[in-house]
This record gives sequence, C-alpha cells and structure tokens, in this order.
Amino acid sequence: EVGGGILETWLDKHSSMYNKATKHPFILSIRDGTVDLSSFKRWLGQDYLFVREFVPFLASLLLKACKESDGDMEILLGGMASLNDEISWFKKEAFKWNILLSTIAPQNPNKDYCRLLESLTSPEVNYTVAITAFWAIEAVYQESFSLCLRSGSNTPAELMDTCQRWGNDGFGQYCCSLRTIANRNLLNAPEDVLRMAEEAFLHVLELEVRFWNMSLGEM
Ligand code: HMH
Repeated sequence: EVGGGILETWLDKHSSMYNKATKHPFILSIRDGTVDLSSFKRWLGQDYLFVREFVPFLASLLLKACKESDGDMEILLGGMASLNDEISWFKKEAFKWNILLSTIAPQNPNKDYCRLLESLTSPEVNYTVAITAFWAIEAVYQESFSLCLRSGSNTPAELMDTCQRWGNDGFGQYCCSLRTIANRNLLNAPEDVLRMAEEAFLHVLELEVRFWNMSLGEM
C-alpha cells in the first residue's frame, strides 16, 4: 500500500515545493556540519512553541478518528504519547543549549503556522483534510531530519539527538502508517474534500519552508 495512492500523485505533482520543504538550506547546513548554532537555537525555541500548539490539533484529530476507525485511533494515540515525550525532550534540550523557553515569543511564520493548525482543529473540518495535513506536517520533518542521518552526512554530534528524534526508523514507520490512513480516506472522498485536502497539503509545505527560513533569520 506504499505507492500508487493519491498522496503519491500529489507528491509528484508538487515535488518542487516538497523538495523546498524537505531539503531546505537550514537542514542541508545541519547535514553538512556548517550550521550556525544561533539558527539552531532559534529553531529549537520556536519549534517548542509550535509543538505545544500541535497538541490541541492532534486532540481534535483523535476525536475525529474515534468516530471513523478504531485502527486510526490507535495510531494517533501513539502519536499523542510521543508528543508528551517530545515536550519533555524540548525542555531538556533547551536547558542543554541555555535557552530560556519561558521568554520566547512566537515569530510571524510560527504564528501563521499555528493559525493554520487552529483552523484545522475545528470540528467542521473534514477528517480526511485534517489527517492529510497531519501526515504532511510529520512527513516533512521525517524526510528532512533523516537526510542528516544518511551515510556521508557530516551532522555535528551535538545535533544527532535532534535528527534522530524525527529521522529514526520508528518515526518513519509512523509516517508510513499516517500516509496509508490518509490515502485510504482520500480514496473515498468526494471532489470538494479532495480539493481541500490538496490545498491543506500545499499550505503545510509553504509554512514549513517559512518556518525553516525563520530559523535562518530570514523572514
Ligand atoms: C514546524 N513541523 C514543525 N515542527 C514539528 N515539530 C513538526 C513539523 C513535526 O512534528
């Protein structure tokens, strides 16, 4: 069930935008070992704020999944458990880098991304649209950070833990499960839902690029 779905069609159709999101200069600088640590610290602080906003979105998705399918619910519940761990990890990591999380204010690209999450949290938003966006959000990080773990990469030792968090095989499997779920729902979706899901997918890619740009200090 890996290839041949609607998401694969969209990945192909929008491959240039997808590559901009998954092979961003910020990620390439981590992989090449040339990363500016102030950029990394900016990313870390902003992503902590993003992940906190991610919780109500995932909660709303879980609520929708409970009404749709038991199998989906279990996968998303696993995601919720990881998110709990992730928030603790951010706190530990911030301490390691001397970042005071309580003093960080969200920058505009982050605010815009959180606004998208908030709009997708509404009960009126179709489950298929929301799960498509959720898959895209997770897949961009998985693809990006796994690039920094490939053989031949020059990722600094102190950033390996970060890259492993989203680049590890378990997270890769999780993203695969999300893609399967989204594809199954898209296959049965009416035309207007398909259009909204593709729009949400593109919106996520756009905001991921802006989020990486923000980390580089370019807004
Ligand atoms: C901006 N996108 C952003 N932050 C994250 N932590 C993820 C995706 C993956 O959870």
